[in-house]
Amino acid sequence: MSDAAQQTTASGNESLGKKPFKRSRSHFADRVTADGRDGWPVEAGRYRLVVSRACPWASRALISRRLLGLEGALSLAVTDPIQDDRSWRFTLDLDGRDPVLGIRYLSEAYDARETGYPGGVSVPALVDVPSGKLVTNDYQQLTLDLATQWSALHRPGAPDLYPEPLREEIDAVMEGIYRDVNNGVYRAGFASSQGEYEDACRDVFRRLEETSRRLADRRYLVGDTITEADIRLFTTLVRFDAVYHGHFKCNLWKLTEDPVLWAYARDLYQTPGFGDTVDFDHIKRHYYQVHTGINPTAIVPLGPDLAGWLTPHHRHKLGGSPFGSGTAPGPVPEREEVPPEGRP
Ligand SMILES: N[C@@H](CCC(=O)N[C@@H](CS)C(=O)NCC(=O)O)C(=O)O
Repeated sequence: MSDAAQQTTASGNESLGKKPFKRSRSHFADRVTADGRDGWPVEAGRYRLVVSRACPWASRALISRRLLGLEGALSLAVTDPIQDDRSWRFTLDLDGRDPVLGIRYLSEAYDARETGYPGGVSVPALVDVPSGKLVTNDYQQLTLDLATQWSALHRPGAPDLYPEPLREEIDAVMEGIYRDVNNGVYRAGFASSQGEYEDACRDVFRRLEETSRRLADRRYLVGDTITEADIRLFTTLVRFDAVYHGHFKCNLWKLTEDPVLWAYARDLYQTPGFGDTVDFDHIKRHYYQVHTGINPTAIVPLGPDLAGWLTPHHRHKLGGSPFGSGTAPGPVPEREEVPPEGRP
């Protein structure tokens, strides 16, 4: 089992091991591309995206799929936020089975790809529907491919989330945010020594402070429109006060205490395609109940109050426009709506 898997498995108790937290590379890194170079051509209806709405890495793909209007071409399976000892499962579906893949556990798609696969079973996962085989669990590449390789299936008016002229800057911004923020909160949360925790926690807040300065006079991280970089920052910010502040001890301050980042996060939350994918109930139950290594009672806190997510953000005045010359995505398909208990 990979280090990353060990840190995030059902019990979470492995996180108390002596080794520092280290996220491993995704094991299945095939790509679904326009030219099908890995044997997986982009094709409407062929693949199924398996996510947990609790997971920040999977949530990137959920948001990209909505912004790009891929809901009709790439179907969605949502797992129970609580893994059991066989990992992610489809207990939210009738008879506990994914209706399209016909499986009870995501591990069955991993096994179909590689018999006796010994590694961690992680989301997001892209599964080939006809064969039932896992294609990729490489969350870093997945959203870049949805943005650049799936263009033939994008909705009219879809934004360019990874514009060619800005890629260098987007990559540089994302690299720092990944290391110190997206993964930094995990390094803090699963630290096994005081020093390791303090270093990680300081990295988180140092980078957040720098990012806050960057966003003080610009609406989005790079350029004048939403890009992949905003998606990746958002998925950590939206979880910050609900789980990272308490459960992962990233508590030098709360998101709601930084006026710039809080307004930026609310702006994105209120943009179609972002907030409508977020299920705070799944997020809180997953983190607090699954990682019993760091929360042995598995008690889920009542707070924080989520009402603030819907308050005005006043970021329009900074200029920029979320979709550039494109348009906002349409409404969430009915069967994909986040239930009321997951919303502010
Ligand atoms: N493939 C990514 C995993 C993305 C990830 O960590 N997903 C988590 C949920 S947030 C997961 O599925 N963990 C279960 C596991 O790795 O066993 C990696 O190898 O780091």
